[in-house]
Amino acid sequence: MSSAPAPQSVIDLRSDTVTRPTPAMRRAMAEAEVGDDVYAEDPTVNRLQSRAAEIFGREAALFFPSGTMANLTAIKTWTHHGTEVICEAQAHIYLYEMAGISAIAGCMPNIVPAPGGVLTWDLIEPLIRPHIYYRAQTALIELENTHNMHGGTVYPPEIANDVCERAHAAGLPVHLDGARIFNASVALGRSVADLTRKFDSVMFCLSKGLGAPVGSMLVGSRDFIDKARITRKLLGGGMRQAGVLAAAGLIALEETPKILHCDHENARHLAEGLARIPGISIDPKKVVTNILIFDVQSTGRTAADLCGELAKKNVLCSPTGKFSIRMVTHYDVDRAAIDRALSLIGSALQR
Ligand code: TLP
Repeated sequence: MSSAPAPQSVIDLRSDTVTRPTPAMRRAMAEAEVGDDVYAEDPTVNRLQSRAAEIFGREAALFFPSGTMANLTAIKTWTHHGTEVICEAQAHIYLYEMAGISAIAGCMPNIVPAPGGVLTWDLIEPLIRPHIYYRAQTALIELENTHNMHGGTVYPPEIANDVCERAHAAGLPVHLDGARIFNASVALGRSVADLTRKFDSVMFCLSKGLGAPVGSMLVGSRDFIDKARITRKLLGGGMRQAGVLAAAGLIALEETPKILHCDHENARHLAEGLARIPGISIDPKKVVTNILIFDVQSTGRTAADLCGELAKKNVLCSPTGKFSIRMVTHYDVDRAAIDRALSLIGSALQR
């Protein structure tokens, strides 16, 4: 299902956001029926939203230009200025969304580190503020599944369900950053509806491993989505003939989940190969989806130095710390390319 061959055979492992639309997506985009989506009159956007709601077993869904805007919209919809959002210390909303949580939603992030990025109720509960009028109040709990900066880790469903149930008992909503929830679904062999049913709102991305060129979705109750539509417009996310984008999104949603397992197999294969290279430290058993984060300190090289050298050999990856590197597999990198990357990494570290 790979798109056109990559130019000059670059092996781009920086992110699954680099996937290019497949020929089927491009055809669907060219042929899409469109209308003005600010009037809710784009039939293709409406079809994508209905289908997303159906797949997640929810009342409604809303199409966004990015995951960042969809997460921010959810946060803004659930909170007020001067309240707090509890999230994991390496959550994407905390580290990579331009501090929108405070700059725009006016909230204070209340963070806690969690092993594997998996927040349990024991870690969350002490962060909930008491109901005292002179204390900022907790308004929202946010989880991330799969957890990007912990190497694509997957929430055990019983832990996510437990957090949601106890949060609800404490009167708090829970938002899921499920940018890669389809990867979690494939890894666990459970449907996305099943994995997310207790969350109050869920964001997922069409533009990551699912391969659409643009777009993320927010799903939830009809009431929540009606409010989110207003917030999306406030943020400048009201789109017009967005059906050309939704058409690719529909194919991403229907077709790509069937082949995500290949990305996971390639990630495990890559991790096993990396673990055999002296100086690289990674536990391949912990690689369960399409993201790998590994340590290179014992190679005597920094992550930035090594990524720079690999880039010259047409293998692209990103430093995530002084000695850690992230690689992400996706449908534009096949098994042969993974093997080529491994041999180029091995030779870069031999000299
Ligand atoms: N993640 C990107 C970078 O921003 C790090 C990537 O390459 O992985 N939630 C999660 C868990 C994400 O990984 C991302 C993007 C987003 C939200 C934001 O999505 P976009 O890029 O569509 O705003």
